[in-house]
Amino acid sequence: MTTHYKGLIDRYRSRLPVKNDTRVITLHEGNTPLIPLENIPSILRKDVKILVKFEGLNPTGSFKDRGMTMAVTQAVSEGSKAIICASTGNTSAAAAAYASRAGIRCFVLIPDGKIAQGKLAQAMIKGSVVIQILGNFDDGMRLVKEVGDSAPVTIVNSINPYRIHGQKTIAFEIIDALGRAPDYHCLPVGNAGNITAHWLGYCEYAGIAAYADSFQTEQGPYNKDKVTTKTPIMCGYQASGSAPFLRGHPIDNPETVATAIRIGNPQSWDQAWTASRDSKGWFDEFTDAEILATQKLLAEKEGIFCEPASAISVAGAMKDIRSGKIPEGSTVVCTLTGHGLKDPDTAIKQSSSPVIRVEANLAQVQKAILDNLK
Ligand code: AN7
Repeated sequence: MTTHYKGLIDRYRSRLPVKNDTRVITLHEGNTPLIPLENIPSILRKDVKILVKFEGLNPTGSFKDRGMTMAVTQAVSEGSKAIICASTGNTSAAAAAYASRAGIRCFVLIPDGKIAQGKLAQAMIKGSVVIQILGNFDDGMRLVKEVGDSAPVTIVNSINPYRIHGQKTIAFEIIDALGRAPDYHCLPVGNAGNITAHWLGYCEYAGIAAYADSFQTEQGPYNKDKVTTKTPIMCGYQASGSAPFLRGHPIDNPETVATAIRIGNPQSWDQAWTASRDSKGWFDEFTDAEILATQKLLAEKEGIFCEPASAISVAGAMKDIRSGKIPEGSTVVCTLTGHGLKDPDTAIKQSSSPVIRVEANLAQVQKAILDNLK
């Protein structure tokens, strides 16, 4: 028996809409670590177990690889020669990678000037056609839907159900690792595909079939056998300047330092409300200052460097544990959706450890050390 991990389609094939003879486009994504936080719980002085699912360790540095291996595998099996997406950055990085792997063209529409440098670099180096539009993600999404109807390109945004099926595997991995579902699952919400996918995965493992029917594909049916008895309560968090789920309606000019979730008109609106309602969960919002402070806390206290949008899941967990909304004794999983290296500019700007510049001699280096030993 080989133990060589070959990606999430290979791992969960029987639970995904992929035929046995289909050529799989994979970069061996998934299988990310579920890391218990060791220092932050004691700051809270609460008896809770917090684990972070570090999706930044996927091949392109975000959870988008889970959906993209499925979407591009399906596109190629249908004979598609080109894919297209609108993106705040991570979807474009993943689309670019899987298109390169498959040998097809990739077009990405990104918002003018509002994308982290690392993500732009990823799309550019992989040879995608980068179309920077003078508008935001929601404008890009509208245009992708319009052009998708008239040009021979496959849309790989999360309105593509194969994306959702790929991303649901995060819930499978968490349950397989813990032996059961967590009590609470905290995650950032932007376009809302990911909360939709998490809930789909949890429902499938709990044998709840109804929700899955809205994600039908031509490749079904597949195994939905029950694995666990419970589903977690889903806690979705948004940036205050981009919080349509808190306002109760789409918003026009979303703003936040967490550019990944700078989205005003989420495409999976109804599905996300269903996930929130059926899990007895909630949405909440955080300011940019709170988001950045949590990003820094995770880096300083746990050594985990995620991007700003991802940190909001831990900001939410901490607030709700402190208030008792998440009770003591709970097991809480937070999805850290993307890697901190995606957005080095934001990290450097808020760093509190300035770089010390010294002459190249022992005395000065020694002084720098002694001055800073606490
Ligand atoms: C790091 O790349 O929408 O609620 O175009 O990159 O499923 O949209 C990114 C979203 C959270 C929100 N964290 O997930 C895109 C894009 C990170 C992200 C989200 C995104 P959804």
